[in-house]
Amino acid sequence: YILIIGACGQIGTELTLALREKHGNDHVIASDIREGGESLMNSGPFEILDATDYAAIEDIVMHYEISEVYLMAAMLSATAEKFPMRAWNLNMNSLFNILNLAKEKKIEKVFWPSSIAVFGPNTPKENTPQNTIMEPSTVYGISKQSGERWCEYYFNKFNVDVRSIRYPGLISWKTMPGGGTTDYAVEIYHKALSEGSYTCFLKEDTALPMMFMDDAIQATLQIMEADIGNVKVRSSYNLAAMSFTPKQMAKSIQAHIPTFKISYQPDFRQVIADSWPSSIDDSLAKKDWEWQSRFDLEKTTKEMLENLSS
Ligand code: VAH
Repeated sequence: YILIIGACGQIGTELTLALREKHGNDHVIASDIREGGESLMNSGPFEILDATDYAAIEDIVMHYEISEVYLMAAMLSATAEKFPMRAWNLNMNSLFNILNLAKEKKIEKVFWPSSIAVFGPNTPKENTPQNTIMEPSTVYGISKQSGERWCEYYFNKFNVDVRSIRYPGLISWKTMPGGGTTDYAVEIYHKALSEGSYTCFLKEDTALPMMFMDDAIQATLQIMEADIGNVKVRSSYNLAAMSFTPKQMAKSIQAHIPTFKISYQPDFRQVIADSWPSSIDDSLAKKDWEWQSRFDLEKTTKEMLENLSS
């Protein structure tokens, strides 16, 4: 059986639906600190669960005979800057709980999301390589870099089969993102349809690595189904699909809504975005487990506007 922790989040919601589609509703237990939307709550078993509570997770793992855990609960970059210690506690103790359950052989396989936030201001910005300088300057990035080090340690020391992906900014329509710096790339579509205009909290030329959620879900399923010998990176894999600026994004929306207007009012999230790469080299994921993205900006904008206006 599969357990998703943080099932109500931006990735968790769609990952739960995709895993239920694949393995059957009753084989996927969704859990989160609070209840989620209808599609999630009505499609299979759900448990209220605090990701930092080891005993509570262990109870669920034993009760449902869980063999695989997707740990999708975390505090994202913007919110983590406001509550550093709460972010560190949630992001790290939830990971230790799952790694230790795996070390005790109570679960067999773990997925843990990392992020391009592990890179910092002096990381090469273009086509950022898998192995390079990593001096993250955000609480969230520090927690993800530390998490990667621990995943690799538990793999090497205790043979824990934990697999991880450095997600770019993710764009989806089924749920709103919560507290990220890339959230403008989701909000912009909602505002384009509801108000015909959007005030962006990043500068117009801020290029960031981005991905449509369908690609992110596909990559997650793919790495978890890969033969264990093909998962050669046990910190976390770079993953890429597209990179664009808010200006380019606005242009792709204006192709559908010619009157759409964008303005810019950079806030504290500009500093976070400036510390991240603008594009990522994901050749290792392509080589090791045949990764291939399918959505570019035009296709993403078409999908988003169609689904949000239907
Ligand atoms: C955030 N969406 O903005 C997340 C992600 C690369 C960005 O980690 O914090």
